[in-house]
Amino acid sequence: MTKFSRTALAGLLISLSSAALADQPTVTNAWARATAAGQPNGAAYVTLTTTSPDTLVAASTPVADKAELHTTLDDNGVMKMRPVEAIALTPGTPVTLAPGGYHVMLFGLHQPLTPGATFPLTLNFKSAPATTVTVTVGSPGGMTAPAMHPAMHMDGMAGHGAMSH
Ligand SMILES: [Cu+2]
Repeated sequence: MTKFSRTALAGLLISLSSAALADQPTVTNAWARATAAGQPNGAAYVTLTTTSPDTLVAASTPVADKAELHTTLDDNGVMKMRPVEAIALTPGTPVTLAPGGYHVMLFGLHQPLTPGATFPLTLNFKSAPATTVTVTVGSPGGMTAPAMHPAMHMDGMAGHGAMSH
C-alpha cells in the first residue's frame, strides 16, 4: 500500500507541475457596457481564473485608442475610478471585473459599442503569454455579462446606436 501511495503521489506532483508550466489564466464572461453615440469612453469586464499565481498587467483593443486597468473606489459615498498597475490573480480565487469594481477602461472609442456587437480584447499577464478574447457588448446600464440575460437578445434593439448624422 505504501509503495502504491508513493507512486500515486509522485504522479500527482508531476501532473501538478506540468499544469503550472502550461498555466494560462482562463478568461470567461468577457463583456462590455453599450455606449451612446459620441460617448468617448467605455468599459470592458472579464472573469479571470488561474491555476498558478499571475498578474494582469495591461490590456489593449483595436476599438479604442487606449485601454487601462481601473478600479473603483468609494470616496465618502462618491464612486471614483483609479488606474491600477496590476490586478493580482490567485489560484482558486476567480477575479471578476465588474461595474463598481475592477474594469478595463476603454479611452477614445472609435465607434459606439452597440448591444450584441463583439470586439477583441487582448490581456497581458506578468507570467503567462498574452491572450485575446472576444468581448460581447451588453446593455448600456448592464451590471452583468449579457449571456446572463437571454431576454436582451431581442430584435427590439435593432437600429439602436445608429448614427443620426
Ligand atoms: Cu475606469
